[in-house]
Amino acid sequence: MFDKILVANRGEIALRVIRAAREMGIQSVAVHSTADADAMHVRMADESVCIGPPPGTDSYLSIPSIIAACAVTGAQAIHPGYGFLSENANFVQIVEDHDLTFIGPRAEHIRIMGDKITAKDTMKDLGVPCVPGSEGGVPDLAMAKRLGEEIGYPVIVKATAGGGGRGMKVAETAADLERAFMTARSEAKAAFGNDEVYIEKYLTTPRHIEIQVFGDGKGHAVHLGERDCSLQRRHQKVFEEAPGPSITDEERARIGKICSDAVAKIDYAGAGTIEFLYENGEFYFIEMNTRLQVEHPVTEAIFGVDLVQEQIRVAEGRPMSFTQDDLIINGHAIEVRINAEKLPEFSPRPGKITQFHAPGGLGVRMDSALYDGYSIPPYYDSLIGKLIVHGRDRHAALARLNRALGELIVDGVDTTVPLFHALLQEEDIQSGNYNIHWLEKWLETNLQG
Ligand code: MV4
Repeated sequence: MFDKILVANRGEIALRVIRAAREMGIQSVAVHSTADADAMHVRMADESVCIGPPPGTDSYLSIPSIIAACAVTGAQAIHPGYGFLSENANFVQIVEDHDLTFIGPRAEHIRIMGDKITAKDTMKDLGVPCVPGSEGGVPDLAMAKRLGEEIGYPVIVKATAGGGGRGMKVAETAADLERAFMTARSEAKAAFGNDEVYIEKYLTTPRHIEIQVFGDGKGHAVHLGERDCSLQRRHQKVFEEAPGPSITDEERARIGKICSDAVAKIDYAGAGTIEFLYENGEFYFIEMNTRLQVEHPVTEAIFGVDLVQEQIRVAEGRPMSFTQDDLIINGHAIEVRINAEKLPEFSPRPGKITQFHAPGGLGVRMDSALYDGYSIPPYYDSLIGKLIVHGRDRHAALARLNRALGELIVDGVDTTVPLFHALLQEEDIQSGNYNIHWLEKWLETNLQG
């Protein structure tokens, strides 16, 4: 078992990991850039090490500095949080070469899922339903055209090195395909140094449903149901809920078992998320994320588990603390992401927090590294807090969200809080009637013009 772990991250997720470790009797080491010397994660950890100047590339992404911080403090394992080094297979290899433990999946699994063609191939072989499309890469326009006829338009051209919405182009018709194919390829080359692309049927009005899986690395795995994360703006999630308002118990059991069987078969270790598009009652795999996700607390709320403690347990080589039969859904949870951004443009607004008050009470969780007088630095992403509410059903969770948002005070910078007050007034949000395009359309008519 670990005595001390290093948290290679900042902000609310660093606090999340420190809290999990402390409850397990494990000491924590924070790392920080010079811009984060006064950050909450530094205060909350048992020890801290400055690892470089403000830009992420020189600090939170600096592998030698993080390895050195382990050597200096005697930390035995590294939790990467999300973002930064969390899905960097080379980092995992280096961590292991230094006789340290990476709290997360094996390098091999991160590498497979990082290449979207290999990920899809692997999942298809494991029996996971995928979007109809090319088998592997599409090397030239002639092949793209043949596939377009075969699959039927619209189709989408995606970069294998992409993901999360980067490097995708839709072709509505055959006449449109040359442009989509050529732009996707050249943008992929410029952005990732890899111009390999693949083609899929373009689903026009799906929901984004993701399945939480968890493996012990020794052939056992479970699923923890789904999250509906369809409410996104420019591929940034803003509102997430579990269970999905459109998913039945039968559908959950079926797709969940497919997912847990798939990751069990590859001896997957730790937390993973299998992303699907969901349309007309069918699930279509698109990508797998090999990290703990920002929105994991909605799953924790409805299942009553601590996913970070579970990650640490499995990294220690211990078995998971629950079986599939132990995992029973209780109620409904919603998370909203509070960003330091000015509406309607969502432009980043770093600055000094003059007053911060977190909401509380039954069924309310606020994960945030803010405090009165804290200055949000301009170097990192604009997420400053996550408000997670849990109620006996969806209606109760929405009422609780409305109540908690009313208690929240974040003064000094603009935030996305007004967006959530407005969304809660919408009939489609109240009824759960939305897909991946709903929010962008709503923003066009309600915030822009
Ligand atoms: C798609 C799609 C429709 N059809 N693939 C965007 C992010 C990346 N994870 C995959 N994405 C999409 N892939 C097919 N075959 C539509 C999207 C998409 C989307 C997906 C999830 C959430 C929001 C989205 C917004 C626009 C497009």
